[in-house]
Amino acid sequence: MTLTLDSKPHAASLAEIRAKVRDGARLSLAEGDVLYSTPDIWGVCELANEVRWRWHGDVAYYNINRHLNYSNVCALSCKFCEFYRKRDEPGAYTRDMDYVREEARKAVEAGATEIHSVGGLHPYLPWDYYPNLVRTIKETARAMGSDLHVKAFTAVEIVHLARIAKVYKGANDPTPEGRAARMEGIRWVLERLKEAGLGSLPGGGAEVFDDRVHDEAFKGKIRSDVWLDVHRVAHSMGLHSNATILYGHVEDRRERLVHMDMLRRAQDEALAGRAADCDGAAAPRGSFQAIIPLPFFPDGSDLEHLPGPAGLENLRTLAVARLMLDNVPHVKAFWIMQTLPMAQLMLQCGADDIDGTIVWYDITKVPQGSAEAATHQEVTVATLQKAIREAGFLPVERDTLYRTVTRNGNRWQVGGT
Ligand code: V47
Repeated sequence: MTLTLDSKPHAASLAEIRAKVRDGARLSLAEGDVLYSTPDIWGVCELANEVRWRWHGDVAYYNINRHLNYSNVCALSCKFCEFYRKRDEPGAYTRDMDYVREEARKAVEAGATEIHSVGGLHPYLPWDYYPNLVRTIKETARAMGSDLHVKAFTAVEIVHLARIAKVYKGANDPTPEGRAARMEGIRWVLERLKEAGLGSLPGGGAEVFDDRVHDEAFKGKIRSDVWLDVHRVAHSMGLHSNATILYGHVEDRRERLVHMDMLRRAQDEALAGRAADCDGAAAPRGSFQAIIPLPFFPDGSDLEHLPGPAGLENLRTLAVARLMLDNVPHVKAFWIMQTLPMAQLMLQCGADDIDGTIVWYDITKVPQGSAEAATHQEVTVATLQKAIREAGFLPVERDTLYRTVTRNGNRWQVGGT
């Protein structure tokens, strides 16, 4: 779906935008254009910081988490992606349940509250593998007297699973009946994953909601309407989710703003409890918890010739996301991709969360010599807390659902002591 921006006879000034934001009014796309084009980047950051304070006061969040990429084998070949491998390519891997169990065990021992698990669109793994993965993590944690929230599978993977399970009907049917059939397949998958212990959906796979960008950089992936429908169904079932925007490659700033607008409309729907085709949900509906702007890393991808976004563009995009997405409570500066010093700066420009301790991350690699050094990216809790304090905020450990965590060493609980 490609939308055009609304136009105004004159561009608003930053002062006018500030007045609107202070009134709690929604910014138009044309005003988003101004936020992007004004040379007063600190004015934009200051305003985003004001909104961030309104939401969260002096609190900034971190969590203790682990990433588990179950496989990098992928049927797609997105141009921006360096992570995927074909099945017989060197470096291709698929984790078995012993591996998953061991990772879950290590996560519990480290006091983690969350495992974030995603992978490529594996062409051969059977459907059962996926609920097994979730169940294995949950059961391992339970056997150790603990719990782990499983945040797993992007919307793109959920659709892939529906295809594997042969419940994804109406893929090429543009009618409302076709959409209803697709959503039914998505619901089938999510119900079974939820039953196995799935706690929420991560925000990946959204990239940029624009057909031109889609066809240029990630052709073959689901389009924006389907990505949003997966999250609609999840929300209707009471699952919370996140949203990302992958910026700084072949898209332009206007396309980023349209992406943000589409997300905030979907969030309006979720918050109003009016998600399409989702009547009669027993559990309270879910919604988008966080927006996570992800800067494009060109190295090793088919778009390696592009420069990728630089520091001030990263800062501005995060601040713009905070201002445009006025109905999404959390803005995450994902330190792994932004770097920790930049995440600190971002806390003063709209972000309220820097994500977690992480350990292994191999979707984007920070070159440090050996491949291993590049994917082993761990910080301690003390480092995260120090970074937050230095930025002028009070560090608060959260769980995946942004509930405060209290802990005694590796034992933890949600809420007060
Ligand atoms: O969907 C892939 C992106 C995403 C590159 O929900 C790249 O809490 C930059 O979604 N350069 C996965 N980005 C990561 C993700 C995420 C991360 C942290 C927290 C959460 C959350 C979600 O990474 C992919 C894709 O958009 N990606 N390749 C690249 N070369």
